[in-house]
Amino acid sequence: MLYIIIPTYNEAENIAKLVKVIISQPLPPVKILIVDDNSPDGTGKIADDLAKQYPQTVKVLHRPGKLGIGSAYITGFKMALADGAEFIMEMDADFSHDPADIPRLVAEVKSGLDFVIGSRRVEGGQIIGWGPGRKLMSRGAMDFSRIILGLKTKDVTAGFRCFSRNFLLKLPLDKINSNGYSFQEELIFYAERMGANIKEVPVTFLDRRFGKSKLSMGEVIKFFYNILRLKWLDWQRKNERK
Ligand SMILES: Nc1nc2c(ncn2[C@@H]2O[C@H](COP(=O)(O)OP(=O)(O)O)[C@@H](O)[C@H]2O)c(=O)[nH]1
Ligand SMILES: [Mg+2]
Repeated sequence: MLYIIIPTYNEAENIAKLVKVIISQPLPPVKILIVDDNSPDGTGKIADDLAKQYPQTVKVLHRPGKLGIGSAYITGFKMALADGAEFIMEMDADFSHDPADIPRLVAEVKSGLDFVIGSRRVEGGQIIGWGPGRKLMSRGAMDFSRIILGLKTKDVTAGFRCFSRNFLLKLPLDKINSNGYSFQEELIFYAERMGANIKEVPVTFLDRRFGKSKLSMGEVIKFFYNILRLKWLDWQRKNERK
């Protein structure tokens, strides 16, 4: 069974449409878990209606307030594992990630990989709709983290991912400290240190048409701080071994 986890904060214009498009894809048995942080725009109510409409498929987890994308995913991973999921996906609610790419990502994990990334930074991948400012910031953040942490993965902040059950069972979920955008990069940090079998497959990322991005300046600062924190952890670990 495939579990698709979708964190939402103010995605009222997107979530119902997205769920319908996902359900129309040629997929193995699928469950969609929406983790809503009490969105002021009523996304949680729309999610509940979807769960009523598709009781076998759609599950909703309501949290009391905006607790961050990282903890939304970690809680979602634990629920998916407890429910017996074989494949677990991360996906945004805003159509930046094309539901038509889901079968391709799942097939790669099925073929024996641990962790497959829908990547904008490999040959054939692209970003449509971002201005030069956001593109530059994204590239700078990625290059910085790859150089400082020595990561091999190119698209370290991608939020379109598929994991195998075995990999998530081994991943030290409770060690992952960051809760905002740096969560994605921190997960890759641990995955690479574990020697996970990671593959990036090219996707076209489309900027959202409805709703607002939740990426704030505070998140960007935390992202850089977190890279340095992980570097420090790595350095301590190396010294302990000496
Ligand atoms: N539950 C929850 N979802 C969030 C939070 N912050 C962002 N999201 C969701 O995470 C996904 C990615 O956020 P988005 O604003 O699209 O970021 P961007 O694509 O980097 O501009 C979207 O589905 C958001 O609704 C949060 O604090 N809690
Ligand atoms: Mg987005």
